[in-house]
Amino acid sequence: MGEYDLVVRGGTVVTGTDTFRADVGVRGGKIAAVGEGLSGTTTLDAGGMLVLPGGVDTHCHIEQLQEGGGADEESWITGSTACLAGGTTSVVTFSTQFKGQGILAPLAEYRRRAAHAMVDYGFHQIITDASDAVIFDEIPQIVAEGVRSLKAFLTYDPLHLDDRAYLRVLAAARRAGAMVTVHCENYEAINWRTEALIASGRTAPKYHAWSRPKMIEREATHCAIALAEMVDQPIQVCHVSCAEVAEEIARAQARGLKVWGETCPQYFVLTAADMDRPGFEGAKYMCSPAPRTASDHEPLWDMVRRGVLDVVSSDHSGWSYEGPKGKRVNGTDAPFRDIPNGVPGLTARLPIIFSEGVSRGRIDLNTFVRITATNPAKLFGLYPRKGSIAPGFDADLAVWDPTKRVTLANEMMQHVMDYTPYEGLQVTGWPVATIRRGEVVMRDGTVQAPVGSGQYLARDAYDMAKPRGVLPDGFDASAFA
Ligand code: DUC
Ligand code: ZN
Ligand code: ZN
Repeated sequence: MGEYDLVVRGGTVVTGTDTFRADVGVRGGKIAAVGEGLSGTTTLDAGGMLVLPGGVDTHCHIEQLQEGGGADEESWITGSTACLAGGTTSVVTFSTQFKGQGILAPLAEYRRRAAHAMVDYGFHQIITDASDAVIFDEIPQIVAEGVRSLKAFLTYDPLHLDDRAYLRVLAAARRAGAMVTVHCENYEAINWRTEALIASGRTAPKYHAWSRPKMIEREATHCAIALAEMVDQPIQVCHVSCAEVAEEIARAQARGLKVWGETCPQYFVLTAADMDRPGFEGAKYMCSPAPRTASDHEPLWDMVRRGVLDVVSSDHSGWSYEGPKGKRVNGTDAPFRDIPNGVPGLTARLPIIFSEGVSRGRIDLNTFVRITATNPAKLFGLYPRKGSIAPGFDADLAVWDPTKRVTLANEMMQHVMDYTPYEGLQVTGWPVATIRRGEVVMRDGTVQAPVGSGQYLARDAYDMAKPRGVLPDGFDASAFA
């Protein structure tokens, strides 16, 4: 018998700030020691490997309910498998409200479904209908249940909120002590341009990008920030596609506002030209905001290096190419506006960001850990349980081979989808083992975790979600409306 249940031996431990040789000792699912010469009942040899905190993906859509009934294709079982295959051990996914309905019943249904999870999980609550009942009665209840973040969509039917409804969500979050994450694209501008594109016969997948150019994302980001400043509510701008949008966030940060920015792997490796592939193939690359051009990739990395964008999530979204829930559901001549949006990325997130970021010398190891684990855990109230390697943290680890070269293929993704937009992409750096709360749940691509072994992550009040206490004219309208 060793002193610890498990010792991960001889690796290079990487946190958001430090890189050093050490063993990691695990007891009772927690990290109990980080040091030299630890002895365990079991040992995992990490010689030559990096030992990273398990990935924390705070933007992914798993088993999301669909309005007509049923759910997205990606179940908790397949979604968890994909996460663990890629070194991710915690997610914050979404509970959706449908217009005219409340949020308590859907959240209960999401929690029932998530009982199958093998990763640890929490929820952001999407608010699509800012009724009095939801704003004043139900949001405080779900926050008490540990759902400490709300999601607002400034575009997308039927999720879209107008400015008044968005303000009500911000105010409700402020009262309840919750973070707000916002999808920023201008609704009216997209609809106007979409109608014109379709009227002119421009219906193919590539026109998805034409329907939502950069400035409509930038405009909505500016608007989202200005209204959040007025309410004095911290927000995250999610899935920022390009530096011009990040500039809006940088300006807000420079003024001391509590505004953070997220981006996703697709904005570093896909381009709008991918949506112009032959036939209907372009639909595989369609997500919102749209991927931009190759010349947008380096400026986006700059924004990561500057810390303006401090979280990289997958925005994994569960649509296959074929099948009744796939991209082709409305036919291969469907106009772009009728093609489901989103790309899968639960497994590919860490390898792509490691490879494009660390292996290509754009960011250092510690920045990689910060943007994929530490910062998302902090921003959404999971820290100091998740997101780092130190005594007291959950023993969530990704043992990482920094030199392994892999050509991405859909079978490796282990998600339910029949494709990956990253097919054929070469990466350097790959997870060889994943440990979740001290259990080795993935080894050399084989995921073994009991169904239902994931834990719900109730999130308590935390500082990043607190307002600054700076209000125009000193008047707190959120106390009254
Ligand atoms: N964009 C989102 O905001 N969510 C899911 C899919 C997508 O493309
Ligand atoms: Zn979004
Ligand atoms: Zn999303």
